[in-house]
Amino acid sequence: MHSPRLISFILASSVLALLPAGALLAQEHGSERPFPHVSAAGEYAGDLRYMVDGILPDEEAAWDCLLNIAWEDTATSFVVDLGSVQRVEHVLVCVDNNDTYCIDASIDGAEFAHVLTIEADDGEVEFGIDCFASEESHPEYETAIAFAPVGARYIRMRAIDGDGAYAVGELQIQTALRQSPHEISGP
Ligand SMILES: [Ca+2]
Ligand SMILES: [Ca+2]
Repeated sequence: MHSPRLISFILASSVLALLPAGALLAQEHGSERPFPHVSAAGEYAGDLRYMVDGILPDEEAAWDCLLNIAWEDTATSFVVDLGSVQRVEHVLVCVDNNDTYCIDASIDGAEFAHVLTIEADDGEVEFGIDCFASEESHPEYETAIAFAPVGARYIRMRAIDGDGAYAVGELQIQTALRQSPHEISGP
């Protein structure tokens, strides 16, 4: 069953032309690496910029649809680098509905602390992509992922359990003005 994925990769490259200009800065300026910058450990399919391009996949979209990053191994993880330590107040994340995903935060990129877990039972979607927001006023608000603000530069996300078909289409991180770590406290 290689053909569908091959077609996905071909189409994915053409979709880049549809992305906002800002989403292509990483490609155009290379080493400047605009923030947020996404990196990955392990195998995956898709373009990492899809995670922070501001484009949400439709809910119930297939896990391996064009605007997602898809992977099959819980050893794979993704890290969003905010560029500096900031007060992370909320997240908006779109993932495949029937898996468990974990989001952790770090100041130094080495030591991560757990922030939230999205369980397979969370949300209202029964097939494909489900979006979750921690902010109460957001239409996709999900009580289960609410968390106290944390100081972090790096946000890591990974699947920790599920059916071996994992996906993320967006991981937006809402921050307050940057602060030094000692200034950051709880809610
Ligand atoms: Ca996206
Ligand atoms: Ca899945």
